[in-house]
Amino acid sequence: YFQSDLQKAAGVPQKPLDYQEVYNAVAGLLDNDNYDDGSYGPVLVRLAWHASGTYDKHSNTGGSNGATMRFEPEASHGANAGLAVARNILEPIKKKFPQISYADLWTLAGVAAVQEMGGPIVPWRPGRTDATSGAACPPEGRLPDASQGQKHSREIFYKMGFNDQEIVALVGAHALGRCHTDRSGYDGPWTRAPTTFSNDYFTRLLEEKWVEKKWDGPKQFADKATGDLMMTPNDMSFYNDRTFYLQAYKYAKDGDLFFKDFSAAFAKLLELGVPFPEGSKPIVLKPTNA
Ligand code: ZEM
Repeated sequence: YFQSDLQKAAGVPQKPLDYQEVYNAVAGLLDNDNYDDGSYGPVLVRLAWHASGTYDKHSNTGGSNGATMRFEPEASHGANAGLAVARNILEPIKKKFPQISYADLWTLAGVAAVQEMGGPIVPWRPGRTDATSGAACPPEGRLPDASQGQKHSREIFYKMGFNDQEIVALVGAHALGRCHTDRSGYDGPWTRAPTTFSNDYFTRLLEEKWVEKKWDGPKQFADKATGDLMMTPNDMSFYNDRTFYLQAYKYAKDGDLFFKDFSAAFAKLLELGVPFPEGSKPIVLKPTNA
């Protein structure tokens, strides 16, 4: 017998998983010239967000624990269209590091994507476990709807336990990635550097002139100068709501403040509702270019 098999059989804990190795493996699969803007980073951030943003503080249900999006009905919730791409690219990493739970892997991958695309360090904590069926899937409708405005955003994010400042910090993630007509129905990126984490979502929102796009698709806005950038009606509510606007203005002026606040809010998002073991502490995973 292998000593490790005997130990496993006897319930002796195995060598702890080195999460930095998992991080490095995720970092290694981000770049792909044939996908979108050249990186899987944005869709991995969206996976971590949608896995976590289903949390409801009143019932203490939903959230990243369980990785319930693997199961129906959550896998087919409209808001999650396209996220199979993100789940599938992580499969080889799950095979290489079978000890990590899907729930930890998805949230760690979101952190890796943010950091590798030049974003802030996001302290991350392991300890999530995986559900074994869809019984714990949250009901549909807990994630925000881009066709709606500030009242809706507040309802959705307050039920997760966030305040207005945190909501604005979080939506700054729209510096990354793009909308896809075959996923959400919307089309295009928010910024000109969608694989670089920055405060550009706020600078574009405040500095461009936004006009309604003339097309057959859902109502969205285009920058008047080039028509290349987009905002959904929900994005525009961060301009039109006075409290949201004042916070967005701060982040447009002060990228360091945005990085600091995004890190705190994103770390909080990924931990919502997770029953971490007592005394567990967040760890810092190092960027591969550091
Ligand atoms: Zn998003 N998001 N989001 N978001 N999001 C999309 C894409 C991305 C909203 C929303 O409707 C949409 C947060 C908040 C909110 C990312 C991160 C985060 C898309 C496009 C839509 C429609 C999906 C598609 O077609 O592929 C709304 C209404 C939000 C409420 C405020 C928060 C919070 C995020 C992270 C912290 C990211 C990275 C993307 C880009 C995904 C990609 O594949 O490029």
